[in-house]
Amino acid sequence: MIDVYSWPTPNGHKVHIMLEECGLRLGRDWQVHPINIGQGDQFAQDFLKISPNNKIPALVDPQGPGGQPISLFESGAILLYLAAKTGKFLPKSDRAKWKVLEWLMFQMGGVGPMLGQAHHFRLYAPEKIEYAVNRYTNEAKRLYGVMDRQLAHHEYIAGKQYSVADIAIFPWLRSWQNQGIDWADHPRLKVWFDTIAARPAVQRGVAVLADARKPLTDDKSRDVLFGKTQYEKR
Ligand SMILES: N[C@@H](CCC(=O)N[C@@H](CS)C(=O)NCC(=O)O)C(=O)O
Repeated sequence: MIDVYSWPTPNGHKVHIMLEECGLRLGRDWQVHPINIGQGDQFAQDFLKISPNNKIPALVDPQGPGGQPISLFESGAILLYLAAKTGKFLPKSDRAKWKVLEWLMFQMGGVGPMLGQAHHFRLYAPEKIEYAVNRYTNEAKRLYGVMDRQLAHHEYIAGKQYSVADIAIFPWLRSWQNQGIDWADHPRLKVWFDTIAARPAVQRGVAVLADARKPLTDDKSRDVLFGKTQYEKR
C-alpha cells in the first residue's frame, strides 16, 4: 500500500490523479493521510522527515526500487517515479519523452509558481497591492497563452499522447477564476481542459479529500502559511 501525504490543492491533486490514472485505486493500492496545511500539520516532525521543505505532497512506497521503501517529496518527482514504476504516461521513445519532460518542467518552474503567486496576491494577501496583482495576473494570462498556442498543433500538451505533463498542469487551471482568466481568450486550452476534466480517473483524483477543500483565508491559515509560523527555525 502506497502512503500519500496530501491535501486537496493543485500539487496534491496531481498525485491523486496520477495514481488513479495508473490504475492504482484509493483504498486498495494507496491510502491518503491528510496534512492540513492551514492548521500546520506540515510542520510535524514525522512529516518533515519525509518532506523537509514542509510542503505537500509526499509519498512513501514500501515497495520502492530494489524492493526497499522509498519516500519522495516534490510533485514532479513523484509523477516521474509513478510513471517509471507503472510504465505509464511517460513515452518510451526518447524524442517524445524529452518533450514531455520539457512541459513538465514548464509546469514545475512556471505554471505552478506563477499561478501560486497570482492566487496569493489576488486572494490571500491581506492588502491588495496593485502592482503585484497586475504582475501575476498578466503572467497567468501569458502562460495560458503559451499553452493555448501549443495546443494549436498538438492534441495534448506535450504531443500526441496524454502524459504526466497534462496531469501536472490540469489541477492548476481548475482555479482559473482566481487567476483572472477569461476562457474566451484561450479556446484551444479550454477544449483541452474539458477533455481532461471528463476523464474518470481525473474525476476520482480531484474528489480525494474534496470535502476538506476551502480557501485558506482565515487568520490561522494566513499565519501558518505566510506568517511567523512558516518561518520559525525547525
Ligand atoms: N514544488 C512543490 C510545491 C509544493 C507546494 O507548494 N505545496 C503547498 C500546497 S499546494 C504546501 O504544502 N504549502 C504548505 C506550506 O507552504 O507550508 C511541489 O510541486 O510539490
